[in-house]
Amino acid sequence: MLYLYQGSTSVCSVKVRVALAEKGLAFDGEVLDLQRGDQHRPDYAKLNPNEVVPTLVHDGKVVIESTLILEYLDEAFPEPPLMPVDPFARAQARLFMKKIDDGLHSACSTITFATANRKVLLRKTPDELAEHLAKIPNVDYRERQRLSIAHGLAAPHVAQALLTYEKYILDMETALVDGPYLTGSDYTLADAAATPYLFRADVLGLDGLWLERRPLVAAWYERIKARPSFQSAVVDPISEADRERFTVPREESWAKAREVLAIA
Ligand SMILES: N[C@@H](CCC(=O)N[C@@H](CS)C(=O)NCC(=O)O)C(=O)O
Repeated sequence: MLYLYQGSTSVCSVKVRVALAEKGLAFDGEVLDLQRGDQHRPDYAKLNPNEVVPTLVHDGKVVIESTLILEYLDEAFPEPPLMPVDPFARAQARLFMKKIDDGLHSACSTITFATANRKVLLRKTPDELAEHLAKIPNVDYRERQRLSIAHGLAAPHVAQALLTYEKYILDMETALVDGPYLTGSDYTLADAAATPYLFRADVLGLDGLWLERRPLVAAWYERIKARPSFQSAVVDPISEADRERFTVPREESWAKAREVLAIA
């Protein structure tokens, strides 16, 4: 049995749900409320010592780290394959996923905490907020969250986060010349992994990163949205509370991006 501990909008959880949907795999699981701090529950921390989602449990075997979960699923359930056959294309797929782990994920969480999550977390009293932050085991992540919550889009690391997003989307545009998918003719784990990061940018008002500027990425995103996995794995799990959290002034995020990226 596949059991997924996840967050309804967590980008890392979404990428796993997309892969499960693309593979037609049924799963059971639990949605953790990350704003409430469910990820710090002792029973969960035993499974995932980083106290983040997602965590996959397959027949009692625990797999953490979303990229590794994607690769695990593709190997444990080979049909349909979601990695290219060609070694160079496989390396390209892994590179797109590595760039997420090395930078895009932090960039995404920085911007999310500076906007949507900030709105909700600022409803806590200062003591509650301090308690929330103190539970985060990763010191860098904790500090980025603190700054994003304190300063919003003016936080010092937001500019770098936007530059990282811009570069990733430029890399996608370059790769998609040989598309229609990121590693060529077939949909792969690289496409599944990138999906929630574009969706998050879209929701926060940053779709101008590709609209009219990166036509191949714009066409890719439309292609991705048309796949059944997008509705079932990305859109359907969004709750009313999530919709409220992500109702943010889109023009403010885009104004910040235009300033940082010097877009006219
Ligand atoms: N490298 C990890 C990152 C996981 C991660 O950062 N998850 C976020 C949600 S996307 C989380 O659980 N955050 C918990 C928190 O904000 O305290 C992975 O790819 O699984």
